[in-house]
Amino acid sequence: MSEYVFGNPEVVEEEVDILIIGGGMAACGCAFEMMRWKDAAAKEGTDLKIKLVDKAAMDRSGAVAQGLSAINTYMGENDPADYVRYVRGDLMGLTREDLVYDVGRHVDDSVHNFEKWGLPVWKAPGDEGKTLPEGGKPVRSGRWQIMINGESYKWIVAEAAKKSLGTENIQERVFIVRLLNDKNDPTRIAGAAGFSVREDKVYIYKFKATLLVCGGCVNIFRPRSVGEGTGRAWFPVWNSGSTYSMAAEAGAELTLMENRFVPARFKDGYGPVGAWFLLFKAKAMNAFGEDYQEKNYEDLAVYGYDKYAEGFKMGTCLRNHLMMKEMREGRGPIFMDTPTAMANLAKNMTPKEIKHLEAEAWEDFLDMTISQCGVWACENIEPDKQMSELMPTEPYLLGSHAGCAGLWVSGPDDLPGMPDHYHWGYNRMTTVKGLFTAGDGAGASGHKFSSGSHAEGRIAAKAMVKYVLDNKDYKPELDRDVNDIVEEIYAPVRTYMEHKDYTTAIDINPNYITPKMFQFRLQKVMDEYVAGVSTMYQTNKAMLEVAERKLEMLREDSFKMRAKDLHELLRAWENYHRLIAAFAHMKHIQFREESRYPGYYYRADYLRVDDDNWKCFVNSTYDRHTGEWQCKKVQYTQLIKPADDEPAGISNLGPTV
Ligand code: SFD
Ligand code: AMP
Repeated sequence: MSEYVFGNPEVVEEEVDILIIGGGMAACGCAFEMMRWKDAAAKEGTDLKIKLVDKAAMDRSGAVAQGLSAINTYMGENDPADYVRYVRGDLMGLTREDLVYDVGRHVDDSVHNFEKWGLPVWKAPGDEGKTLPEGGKPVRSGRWQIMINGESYKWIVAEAAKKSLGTENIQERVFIVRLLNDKNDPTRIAGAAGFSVREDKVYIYKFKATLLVCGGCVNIFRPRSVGEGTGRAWFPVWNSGSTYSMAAEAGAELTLMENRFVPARFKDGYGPVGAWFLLFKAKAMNAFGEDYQEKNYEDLAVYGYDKYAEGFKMGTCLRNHLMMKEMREGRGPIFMDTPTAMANLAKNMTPKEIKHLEAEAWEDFLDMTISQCGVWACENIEPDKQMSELMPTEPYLLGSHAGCAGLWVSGPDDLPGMPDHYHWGYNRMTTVKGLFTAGDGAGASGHKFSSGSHAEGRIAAKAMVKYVLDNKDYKPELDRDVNDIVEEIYAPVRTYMEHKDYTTAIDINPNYITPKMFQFRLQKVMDEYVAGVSTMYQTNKAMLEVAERKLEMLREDSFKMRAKDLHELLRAWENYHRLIAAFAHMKHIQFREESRYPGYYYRADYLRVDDDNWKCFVNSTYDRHTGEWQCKKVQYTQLIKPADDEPAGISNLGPTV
């Protein structure tokens, strides 16, 4: 048996035209769509080489790994302009309406494909067996959401992507550590570097364009589940902020990084609430059985939050806000009244239908959050007899669910009224030439969800091919020496090898910090000073100053992380990415002197929603050589008028892809 030697990586260098970084929903959409445009380019005489690289295995990578029980963005009979109004309202009035509209007008085609590839979509009674394009009526849980049997959702979507791209063009289990700028033009991207999480290998890619779609960021805040529950979080623990950090380090502008997502979830198992609220019509209540939404509604006016909650129509953060008020003031726990909801639904049902309803209640969790079934089973909770606790989770950074952190991207070129700062080139390209993003990566445009992220990956695919064809003669040259990059990636290994014999316990050593300890430190700082759960999501100027000092020290120590094996090397770089994403989050919260997203976080020193001064985006750039962040205000432009005074206009534009 040959001895496995770790620490002398083989260096694999490859040049392609387009590199897709990530294998999630947006990446799969891009891979699927790309081949159409690649074929078109081939007919014109250009043979494009395209590659996809994922840190994990595409069949189960990313946020959809466990499956999902709903597709949360499906237009159907709805007008995409109404979808924009919904997203704008949910995200407290601030959204890139061009990007949202663009997703809205294309998303259904992705959903139709999912169904064609084998994803079972629930149909209304009488329409079973009819596909969506054939007029089959989906079971809608809400206006925008449709129910699916989605345990194998990611398998199905990944299979189509793999088939389209060809498995020989897919490299799984390679973690990309950093993007590399062009030697002659620092505002252009030319390559990416990473390492295999299974073999002693470093990969260096050169390309003309890349789609950076590594999802959002989890585990920068101390999670509610610690000790024996460590590792359980709502967001997939393997999405570690790579999109935001790598783009920032390459010079791309970030937007709305102050935004975060705090989902209200079934406690401890993190089970989703959407189906319960929308499909089963369940109500949540405080410990005294009061409907806290109704009870606290008037309170929204105190700091001007009511403007975004007219007629009880309020966004996700405001629903959280009303719940948090109860918890802060000692009227928790919060309960989801599952027994009443099920009894109401069962009123006109046969015993067989009631059994089916019970099965659906369990399947909602089994399809995407199996651990919640674990909680119900372990705690002897029968949902038709006993209520379940709800809890706001620790914060996550993302751009495709009910949040909008991400990169500032150029929008489509065919919408009326677009200001110049919304469109400067290719659709979904960041402020760095050749660097594109989608899904959780594209900021200021939440509520895409799984289907919209897939559609956005497709939109980016088309634009990237155009970019590459327009830059046919460009020859990528890296701004750094390959050996230097390899040494940087393996630095945690070298640190370990150099110092490991200094002490008798490998985890205790003054010369290095383990990735795990590093993560605990990051989480403690973020939790205690940057509006984590321990302060009930509150922070202020002074707390943020302390956070900044501590994060700066942590940045110094990030260069002393150790890796005793490949697994730790992965953990080390994931945590480095987390640190940069966390820094961006903190800096943006520091800059925005208002509480735009109550229920997600509070600036206790500026509790108002201050539309006069802050109805604008906050964008930032990062200088990785100095560690300096620059934040600025960027104008918000309303493209879609409120429903009452909307004439024809933008909503009459049809799909163009
Ligand atoms: O219940 C690297 N989402 C839901 N969407 C729906 O439509 N319906 C639902 O039911 C949904 N619900 C839900 C959802 C998300 C989560 C976490 C849960 C429940 C528990 C949202 C969607 O899942 C989400 O919008 C999309 O998946 C976003 O797509 P994308 O492509 O932006 O991210 P991804 O799918 O997570 O993929 C990320 C990929 O990047 C890889 N990766 N690869 C190389 N190098 C690195 N450094 C990398 N870092 C990461 C990952 O492996 C992955 O392939 S519910 O809440 O409403
Ligand atoms: P969730 O299960 O919380 O991720 O929600 C799934 C979908 O339902 C998302 O589109 C949410 O915005 C939406 N949703 C969840 N709860 C509610 C609610 N109480 N009212 C309106 N929409 C909701």
